[in-house]
Amino acid sequence: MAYTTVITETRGRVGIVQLNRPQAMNAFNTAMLTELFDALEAFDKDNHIGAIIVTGNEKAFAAGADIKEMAEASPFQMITEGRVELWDRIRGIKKPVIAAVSGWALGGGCEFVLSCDMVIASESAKFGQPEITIGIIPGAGGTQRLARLLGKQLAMEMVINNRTLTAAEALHFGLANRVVPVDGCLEAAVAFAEEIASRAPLAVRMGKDAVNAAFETSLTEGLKTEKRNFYPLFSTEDQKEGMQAFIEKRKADWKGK
Ligand code: DAK
Repeated sequence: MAYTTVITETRGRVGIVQLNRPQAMNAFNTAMLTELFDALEAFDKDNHIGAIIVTGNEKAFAAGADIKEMAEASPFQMITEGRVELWDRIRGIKKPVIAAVSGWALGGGCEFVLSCDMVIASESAKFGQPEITIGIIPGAGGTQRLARLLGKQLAMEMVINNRTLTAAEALHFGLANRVVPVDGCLEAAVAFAEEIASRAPLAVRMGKDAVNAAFETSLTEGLKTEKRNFYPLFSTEDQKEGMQAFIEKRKADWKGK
C-alpha cells in the first residue's frame, strides 16, 4: 500500500507506523488519519505481526488535529465529515498498540497516545491539551481518558489551563510505561514491542480486551468480561503448550491457536 502521510515498516513481528507530516508537526489532517488507521488495520489483520508501534519524529509525535483544515468548519461539518468515526477506529484494533513519543504530543496527538495501549516516551516528550488556547476543548476522548488516568485535578488543569506534562511527569502519573533517551527511542519501543509480540497471541488479545473493559464498565461487569475472556483460553493449543512447557522446563512454542 502506497501511503503519502505515514511510513510503514516491519521489524520482526513488530509493525511500525511513522507519522510523516514533519512540515506541519505531524498535525492530523484527514488524509493522515485515514492512512494511519488503514495501516493499523492492515497490521492488525497480518498474522505475522504481534504488536504495533506508532511513532513520529524527534520534534513531534503529533501536534494535534490540523487546525488549518478545521478552522472554518461548521459544527455540522465536524459531525458529518466522518471525523468522529475516523478517530474511533483506534478502538477496533485488537493487537497491542504502543506509542513511541518524542517531542510534542498535543491535542489530538495526546489523545491518540491516550488511546494506545502503552507508551514509550523519550526524555523530550511533552504531553498536553492546548485546545483551550484556540477556543475549544479536546474532542477525541482527552477529557475522559485524562480524568480516568490522572484523576480530576490534574486532568482539569490540562484541559482548561493548558498544563503540559514532561516525560518524567508522564511516567510518574502513569501515562508512560518507560522514559528512554531521545536517541534510540524507537529501538527501545521495538524491543518492548518484540517482547509482547513473543507472547501467546490469543492470550495477549484477550488480556488487552479485558484491561480495556475496566475503562468501560462497572467492576462487576468488568470481572464478567475477564471471566468471559479467561475460560475460552483453556480451549487453545497455546494454553496446553504453555502449561506443558512450564512443567517440562522448556520455552513454549506458541501457535496462536
Ligand atoms: N495544525 C496545523 N498546523 C500545525 C499544527 C496544527 N495542530 N501544529 C503546528 N503546525 C504547523 C505550523 O502552523 C507551522 O506551519 P508553517 O507556519 O511553517 O506553515 C509548522 O507546523 C511548524 O510549527 P511552529 O512554527 O508553530 O513550530 P514551533 O516549534 O514554534 O511550535 C508547537 C511547535 C507544536 C508548540 C506549535 O506548532 C503549536 O502550538 N501547535 C498547535 C498545537 C495545538 O493547538 N494543538 C491542538 C489542535 S486542536 C475531533 C477529534 C480531535 C480533535 C478535533 C476533532 N473530532 C472527533 C471531531 C482535535 C483537536 C486538536 O488537536
